[in-house]
Amino acid sequence: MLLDSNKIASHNADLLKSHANKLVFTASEIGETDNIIQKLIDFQIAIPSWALGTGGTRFGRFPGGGEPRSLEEKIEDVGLLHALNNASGAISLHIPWDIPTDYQAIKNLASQHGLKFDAVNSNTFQDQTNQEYTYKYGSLQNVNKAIRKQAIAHNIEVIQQGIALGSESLTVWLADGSCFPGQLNFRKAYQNTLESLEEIYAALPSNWKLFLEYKCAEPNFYSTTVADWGQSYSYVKKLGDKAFTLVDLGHHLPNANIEQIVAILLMEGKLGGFHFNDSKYGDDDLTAGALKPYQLFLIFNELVEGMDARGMNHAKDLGWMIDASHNVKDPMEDLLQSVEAIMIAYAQALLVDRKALEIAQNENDVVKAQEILQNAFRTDVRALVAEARLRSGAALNPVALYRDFAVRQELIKERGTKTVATGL
Ligand code: RM4
Ligand code: MN
Ligand code: MN
Repeated sequence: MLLDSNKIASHNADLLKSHANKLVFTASEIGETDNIIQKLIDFQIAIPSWALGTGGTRFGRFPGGGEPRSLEEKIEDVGLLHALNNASGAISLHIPWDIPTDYQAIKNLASQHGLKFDAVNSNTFQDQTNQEYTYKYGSLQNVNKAIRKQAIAHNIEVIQQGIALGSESLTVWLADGSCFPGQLNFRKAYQNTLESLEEIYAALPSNWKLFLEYKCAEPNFYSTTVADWGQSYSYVKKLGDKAFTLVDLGHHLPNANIEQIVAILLMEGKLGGFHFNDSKYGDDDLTAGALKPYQLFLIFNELVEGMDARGMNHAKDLGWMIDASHNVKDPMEDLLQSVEAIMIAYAQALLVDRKALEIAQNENDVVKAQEILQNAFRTDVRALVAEARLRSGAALNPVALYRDFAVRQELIKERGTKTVATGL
């Protein structure tokens, strides 16, 4: 489904007066705004192909209808999100869920929607029907060399798929680990994983990056072979300059200080990118910013400070991706909310008075330091984020427009009520 630009224009015309008032007020509070608005226009967050359908839980799945039935329809849905917010200009594919039949046609379709291909994801956490060996006891770590070889070959195939689409990075997330003490020799599992990753790394084109995601638990509940940022760092450091750690916000033990992890990885030049989501208990994959917006802001505060210190381009030098899944919301509305929350956190981080913060830190003025951060966090920047959309031809209020034009109902008419997106 295509969203006609007249619809966006008329939606914006209705909201323009109230938006302009808010923007004037915001500008009066923070002073210079154009620089921030331009950074927001440039900032794009990739949508995961697997989040466009209902995710469900292991207990049930309650699809809402109109879900994309093919890769083409997934791209159309991300195109729709991008038309609404001009901030979702990329899609991250999962192989084998999203293998194209005609690469050129898929590339053309994506570029018609203004979309790029962000990292391609391999999948050795499920067995595929035509696969020779099972990953029940792990993939890259497996004690059986033939199984490791199969998993390596799959990752190399994913790189080839990515090359054909114009992607420039591979994300490896391993479900490998063990469920019971004694099941695994940790050192051998590490060594096998490292050797397997080395083979995959050797197949990367020179302009590519490899992102190694970590996760503290699930589906293995005693040990995970890439369990935390330190373990991921240890692998990517050995692999080489094209290997980086990927931080998925839901993959930490409770109360982990994610902003500190981010700051250190960035300082070491080993932060590759993000999977944004939010959680209360585990890898809940809830809407970014739904539970802990202050944490999201603190992460962006470190990102802006650390990227500026290294002279990095905020929009291009890290991989910005969402990894979410949901049972009760319309997936598209959920993704719009996530992107909005990420933009808000980024805008607030851009507001932090860096010089004043540095002085407060040097003077051990703890109270002042907190005031500076919370002052930025408590500034209502929604008008800036909306203005960035307005200037780039997107909607002032994407969720409202999505509802006003009954997008989901249209998709149900087009695709039916009982559609299932490939994925989890
Ligand atoms: C994992 C991890 C990966 C994602 C899969 C579907 O928990 O977050 O990034 O690809 O889920
Ligand atoms: Mn993830
Ligand atoms: Mn996850």
